[in-house]
Amino acid sequence: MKKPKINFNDEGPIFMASNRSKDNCKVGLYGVPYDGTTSFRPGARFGPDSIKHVSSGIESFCPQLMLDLESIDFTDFGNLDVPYGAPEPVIHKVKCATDYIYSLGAKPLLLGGEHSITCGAIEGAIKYFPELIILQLDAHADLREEWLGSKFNHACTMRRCLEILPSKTIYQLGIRSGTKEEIEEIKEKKRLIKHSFGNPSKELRDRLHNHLGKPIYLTLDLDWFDPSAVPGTGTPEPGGFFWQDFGFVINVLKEHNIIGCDIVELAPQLDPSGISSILAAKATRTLIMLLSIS
Ligand SMILES: [Mn+2]
Repeated sequence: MKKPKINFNDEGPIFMASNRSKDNCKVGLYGVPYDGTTSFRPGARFGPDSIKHVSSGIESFCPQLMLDLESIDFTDFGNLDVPYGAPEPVIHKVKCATDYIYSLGAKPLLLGGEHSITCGAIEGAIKYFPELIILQLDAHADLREEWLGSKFNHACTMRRCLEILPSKTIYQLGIRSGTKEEIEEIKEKKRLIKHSFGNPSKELRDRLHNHLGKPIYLTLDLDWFDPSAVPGTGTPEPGGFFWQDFGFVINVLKEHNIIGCDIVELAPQLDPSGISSILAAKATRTLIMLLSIS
């Protein structure tokens, strides 16, 4: 496929404390307002703008990491212009946009959008980091071969990532939903990392210890959180995690070399309280900081 024209639309809201200029950019934030393969409750295309809208309501300082966004050089590039239809051209644009961010010497943070966009980011990242490994926080395994007639449906995104990932190393934290085959596979291949609610991520710490210094890409599907914490998502799954659990994960990841992240599946209009967007904005703040220190 030939290289598409990458165009960021920066006329919408901006994430607090960020720049619009690419000069000195260490972390490059961009939205991918796409939800074309959503199979249950649509609306993730509104996720990036909602995160940016509510971001001014949270502090720029993070007590966990003792960092302030005001002292980090990061750029909000706006939203990637994407066609609303089949996922393949969108994923290809995401690959090229991610490649562009790395070419600036910065690390990408994508705001989805649905989960299908992740394999575009991975394709962009492995050109720079062939040893890349992936950590997935998600309720669902996302390992279907195809779903509803598409190999690039959001329910297939980790299968597509595995196919292109040279290291074939994906860790899937606290997955609690999938087909019998998916769950058997992630246990058998030792991809599933157990995480129990309210406890430090001991198994995550132990498993990632073997990969100290290796490039890690973090994909955060917001349905990893419990639906009571994040009701604004397309495929909610009871029995999930809370902010404190995310804090435990960050405590592990801050020792590692995190080279890119995404936050996907926020469908803000499904949560009239707006709390889902606020949690997503706080997660965005945390991941900007994580990318800036690692
Ligand atoms: Mn997912």
